[in-house]
Amino acid sequence: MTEPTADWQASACILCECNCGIVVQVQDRRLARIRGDKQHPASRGYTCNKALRLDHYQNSRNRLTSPMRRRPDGTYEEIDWDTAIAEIAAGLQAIATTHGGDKIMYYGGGGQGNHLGGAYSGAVLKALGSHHRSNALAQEKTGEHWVDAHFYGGHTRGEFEHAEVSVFVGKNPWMSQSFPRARVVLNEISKDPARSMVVIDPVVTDTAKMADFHLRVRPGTDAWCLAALAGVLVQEKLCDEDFLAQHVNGVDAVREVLAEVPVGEYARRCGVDEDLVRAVARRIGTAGSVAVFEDLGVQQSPNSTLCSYLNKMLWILTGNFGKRGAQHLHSSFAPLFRPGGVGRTPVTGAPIIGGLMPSNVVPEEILTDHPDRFRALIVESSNPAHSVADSGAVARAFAELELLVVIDVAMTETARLAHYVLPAASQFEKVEATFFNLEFPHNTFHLRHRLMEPLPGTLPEPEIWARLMRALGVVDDAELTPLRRAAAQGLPAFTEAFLAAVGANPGLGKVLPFVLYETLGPSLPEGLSGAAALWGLAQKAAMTYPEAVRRAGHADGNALFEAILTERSGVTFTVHEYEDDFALIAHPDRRIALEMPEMLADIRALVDTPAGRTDAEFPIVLSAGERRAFTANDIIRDPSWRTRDTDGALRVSVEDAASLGLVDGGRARITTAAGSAEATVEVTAAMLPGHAALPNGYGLDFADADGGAEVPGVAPNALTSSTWRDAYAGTPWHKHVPARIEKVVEKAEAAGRVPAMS
Ligand SMILES: Nc1nc2c(c(=O)[nH]1)N[C@H]1C(S)=C(S)[C@@H](COP(=O)(O)OP(=O)(O)OC[C@H]3O[C@@H](n4cnc5c(=O)[nH]c(N)nc54)[C@H](O)[C@@H]3O)O[C@H]1N2
Ligand SMILES: Nc1nc2c(c(=O)[nH]1)N[C@H]1C(S)=C(S)[C@@H](COP(=O)(O)OP(=O)(O)OC[C@H]3O[C@@H](n4cnc5c(=O)[nH]c(N)nc54)[C@H](O)[C@@H]3O)O[C@H]1N2
Ligand code: SF4
Ligand SMILES: [Mo]
Repeated sequence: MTEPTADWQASACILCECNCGIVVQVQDRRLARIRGDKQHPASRGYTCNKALRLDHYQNSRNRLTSPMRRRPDGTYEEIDWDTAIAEIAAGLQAIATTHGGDKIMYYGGGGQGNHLGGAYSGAVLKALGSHHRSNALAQEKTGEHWVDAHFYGGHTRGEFEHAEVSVFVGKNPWMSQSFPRARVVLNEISKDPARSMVVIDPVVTDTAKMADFHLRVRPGTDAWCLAALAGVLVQEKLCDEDFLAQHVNGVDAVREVLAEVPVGEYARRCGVDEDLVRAVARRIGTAGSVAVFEDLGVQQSPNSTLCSYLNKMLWILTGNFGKRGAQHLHSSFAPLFRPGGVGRTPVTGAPIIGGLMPSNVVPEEILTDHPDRFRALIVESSNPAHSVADSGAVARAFAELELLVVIDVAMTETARLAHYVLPAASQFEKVEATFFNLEFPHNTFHLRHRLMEPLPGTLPEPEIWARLMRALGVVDDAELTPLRRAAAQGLPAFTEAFLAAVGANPGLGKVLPFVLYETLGPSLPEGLSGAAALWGLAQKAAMTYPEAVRRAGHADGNALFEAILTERSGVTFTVHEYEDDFALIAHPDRRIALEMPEMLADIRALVDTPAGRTDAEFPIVLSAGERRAFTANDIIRDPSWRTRDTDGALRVSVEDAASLGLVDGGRARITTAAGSAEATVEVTAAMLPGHAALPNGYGLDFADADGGAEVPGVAPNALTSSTWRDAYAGTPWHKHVPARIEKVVEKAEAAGRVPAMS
């Protein structure tokens, strides 16, 4: 092997929402060497173990290199781009004309590293009259978003770097990261005697091991634990009364309900010592600053929306907002949710929150003879046939679609159900970015330049969407000519021409990303045309947060856009002051609105709500989809990226292993109401009796040239059910699937022979 000679080029890791900055040496299209990028304003050189394995994504043998069309016998043939675009545009148009554009649904729009494609999809969907969509956020964050929308109309993040007390609820940041430099920050907290870490998790996770307080709740009982904690805050007078009087509405109604919480009884119901619950509440109630992170352990478990509501009491009642080390609203470069109230899906009437229908109802919205069922689906950068509950139901529903189009880099489980598959350039072969810009007081945005040309046969998504748009023929190209000319003269001229053009024809504003791609795109430096849509977002950021954008060193929207194009390691786009938190509250009175009658009724009802959901047939709670050292959703298909846990072990407690006759490294069959699978067993004291866990991201098939495929581990959604979901948000209970586990008797043992010991 020759030594890489290329320069270090800046990019980012695409395996989780942190998108840590990396620098890469490329050799023969390989990501030959990867390091953390010290220049990146958020990650500052940090990466976890996974970033070094990114070449397994870039150079997977399952990469697509040509548009594909399904033949009647289910096999695929390669077709050229012009044919694919023309046929897909005609197919979508036909469905829009016959049944209405709202029968076309869109799923996905970006994974952990790529949101530019999704930004361009909007123009095509609007042109077709399609507005229904869903994505993975509707499998986790919509319940929390509903509560957030009511409280303050925004999204909050904790400032763990400076928090005196950090609370992780159903969140294992040592493994799953999710905030900048997670392991560095966790180490700092655990070493500092003046700071505390609270972890609420049934499992002794790597994070729980570092915690000062581990509330080891029984799975699915967080609502009682959180109600008890909030109850203590009220009953022991640990609330920040000045803060509540000045900044919060609806406190009395909440206080009344929490005053009645039977703390001792709820502590028993969640399996945590009452003294420990009280000690944690006192630590939180007397701290100088508290930051909180709730994640899938509660968001994908029973009572998930109620847990989001209760969890936020911990920092709101104690006034941990608008100060260093506390919880913050933050600026956003492009919001992940749409504004507006809760809508309803056309077939099942499920809640549409933040513009997203629950992933779980997607099959039911297709597989029916209801006249308003979806007839076409476009999937971009997502693998719902593997990542959405009940993979069997998803596959049956997708088979009924008149048109399924998948845009992906690889031949996925979902692509194999599609009528057309469009091959995207990888995230290292095009300009890319994410809208996971969630920090305060310094918020960052990183435009990644491509490291190499697109793999022959592939196209970046902005170009795919532009071609579909041109084929639909909605925009008269003559209208774009003046804008193109102005763009060639520079951003000030373009800004002026743009305002004039949209003033004259507001219709152009509706298909804005396309207009920008077609007009500003060609004038941008080589390889950056896909960044054109960011011009509009930069203008919006500068208008929404004028002071904070100026403090970050950008005079106006054009200056911010120029900085985004130039800075290879990312830019800080807003710098806030702590008081700004209050201005970021969306309500006109800039106060937090704490009272939600449904949630208060649910807290009252906890007294009579059963906590257990297992039964004699399915006595064990399975957490289907735990984050581990070598999981990264469905992003890397090549199993050789993993250096350990290659089978994705089923983790079981010592007690369950003993009673079920399971041994470490042995095999077990796991059965749920939805399906059954076989896994390798890991016996561990980290699990509570009656609780087992399988990792996410396993059970992906990795095809070889002979048509065979390796499928390591268990696909978690072979075991989950569509109907197993939250009443308010429809989010799945992936972490709480009633299951039965049985020992798989090896052939040798069954035949009465004792396996040789080695
Ligand atoms: N390594 C790795 N990191 C990732 C990802 C990945 O695939 N791999 N994916 C990214 C994505 S998309 C996301 S959304 C995040 C998710 O990040 P996390 O939410 O941290 O990930 P999980 O491991 O799924 O679940 C968190 C914890 O919930 C606990 N849990 C299970 N049941 C319960 C319960 O009833 N109550 C409580 N309190 N806890 C419970 C589990 O023991 C686990 O420790 O991770 C991101 N980071
Ligand atoms: N049982 C269970 N199910 C779960 C979870 C769980 O914990 N348990 N977690 C849920 C959560 S939190 C999440 S976030 C979802 C994630 O599930 P998905 O929404 O399916 O997202 P990813 O796994 O990130 O899938 C990314 C897809 O994008 C493709 N891709 C990568 N780069 C590009 C690109 O540049 N362009 C295009 N067009 N495609 C690209 C990859 O090949 C892959 O097919 O899974 C959910 N499903
Ligand atoms: S997986 Fe997440 S935390 Fe790890 S390097 Fe990648 S972006 Fe950073
Ligand atoms: Mo996620």
